[in-house]
Amino acid sequence: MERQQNWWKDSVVYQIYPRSFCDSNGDGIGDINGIRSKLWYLKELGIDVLWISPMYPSPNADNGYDISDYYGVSPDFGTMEDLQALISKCQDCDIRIVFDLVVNHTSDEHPWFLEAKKSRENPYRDYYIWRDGEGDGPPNDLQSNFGGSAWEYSEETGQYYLHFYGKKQPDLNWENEALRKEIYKMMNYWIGLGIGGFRMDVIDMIGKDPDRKIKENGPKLHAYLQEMNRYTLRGKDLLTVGECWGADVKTGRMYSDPERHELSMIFQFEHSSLDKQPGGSRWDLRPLELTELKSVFSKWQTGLDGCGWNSLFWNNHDLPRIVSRWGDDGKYRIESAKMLATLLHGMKGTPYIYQGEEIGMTNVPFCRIEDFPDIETQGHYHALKAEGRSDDEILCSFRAKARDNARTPMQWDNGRNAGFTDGTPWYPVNPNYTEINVRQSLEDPNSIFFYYQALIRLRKEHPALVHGTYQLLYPEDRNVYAYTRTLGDSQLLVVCNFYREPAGFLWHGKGEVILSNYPQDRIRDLECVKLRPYEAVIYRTQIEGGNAQ
Ligand code: TEU
Ligand code: CA
Repeated sequence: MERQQNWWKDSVVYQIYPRSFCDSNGDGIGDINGIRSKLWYLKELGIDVLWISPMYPSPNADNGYDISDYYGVSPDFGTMEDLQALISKCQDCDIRIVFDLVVNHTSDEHPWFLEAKKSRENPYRDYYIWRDGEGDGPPNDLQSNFGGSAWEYSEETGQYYLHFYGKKQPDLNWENEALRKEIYKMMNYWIGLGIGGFRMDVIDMIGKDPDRKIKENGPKLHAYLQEMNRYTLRGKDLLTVGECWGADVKTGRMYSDPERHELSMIFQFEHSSLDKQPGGSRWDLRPLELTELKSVFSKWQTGLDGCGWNSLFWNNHDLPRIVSRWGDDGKYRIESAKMLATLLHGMKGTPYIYQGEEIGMTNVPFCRIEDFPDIETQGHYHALKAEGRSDDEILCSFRAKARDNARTPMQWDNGRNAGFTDGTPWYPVNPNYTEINVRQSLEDPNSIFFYYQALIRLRKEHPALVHGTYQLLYPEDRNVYAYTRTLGDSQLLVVCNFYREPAGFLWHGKGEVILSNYPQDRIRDLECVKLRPYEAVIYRTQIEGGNAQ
């Protein structure tokens, strides 16, 4: 079927972390055939696009974000034939597949690196970043995002190589033109196989300048993206989303302004750092202030309006579960999960749902440091210990924020291993699967699942949700997040009580309830609305007030 231009603007994306989604062959690891067996479920939810985290061959130092062959499929996940079968089945049911593109670094077991480390003269040497040490130590004090020095000494040639992630993830040298051309060739290979776009891992780091200690937003970053676009994406209308931890609104516009031919949109993380202590790391916890969340979201909503495009997300495989983080994963789990979904999906941009979010999956109740095996969590554990923190304090932060929380297996039913595998799962299932699972959600018409389904459907039915202008109401209100979306004479009003305490809201005129997480009268007078715990409502309103019909 021919899709309209910029199809990704009215699409909803679902992210799959393949290792934890569905295991088809009992080895305890989710796989491609497992994904294929669940397409009916994703279709039922109504999503248009799948972003699948890396499935390439990998030694798995960082669960596939350390790639040793850009052209293959990891045997953990299946074969190239399995992948082609998935792509073609997705095409049949009108779902696009977005691949993870990890080109800031490779695995140290990638043939390029195996060559590069052999000698200073090796033709692949310059694909990576090598420097002499300073005295007895590394070239400078650049730190890895996983803790410790970003430089690793390599015996063979007596130089250090740069790795902004694990030492098994050497950084690629984008200054090298041959390397860039290799990357573009590889992208075209996957585009040729029929994928619908790329999610670009830490793409804001490819312009790095380690001698000047520049990690993100390096001087040549946007030139590289424009070059990439010319060689690969131009004229193809694919979905491209760059992961950009270092983006502000100005650079957000540069990436996503269609005139500049870079990307469709980016993931920016400004909202995601609002619950840490100023100046501290994400492990220094602090409660979220709703007014700050409003101001960050609103800045991006208005900042990109008409000249760029936002992505909208609460969760991914690196972030704790949103219902545990900013909702209530106890008594009001269902209400708060629906409220958070309403707040996000009502805004302008392309929404992303992370697997399990649509059934309200929660953080894991781990109680020992060893229960958090992720490379980043373990790296930071050592760094935090070195700062003198206690295990108790560290555990408290990990339970709140560690990315391990997002990686437990998908909870399909209340049977053994939550229906994820017949074997032993690679990673433990959250014990709450007996209550929180897909089967239960599909049997309950009031489930979080059906609420997400309704939100996705609304986006198709109301162009104002996709294209309407966003306007924040009551920026100072500390409890209620409310905004309008307006397109021509059609207007939607989104009202969310962000907390468990009841709250109030005022509006002139009446509203017709389009969706809510509580039972409502269809038409409501909005002069003085009382909101129940975590209550969320989307109304259709009339711009001049008066009766909505
Ligand atoms: O993450 C980027 C990144 O910077 C992470 O270190 C992030 O700050 C952290 O995980 C938040 O908890 C991307 C991938 O999404 C992540 O899974 C990879 O480990 C990383 O790049 C390296 O490829
Ligand atoms: Ca498997």
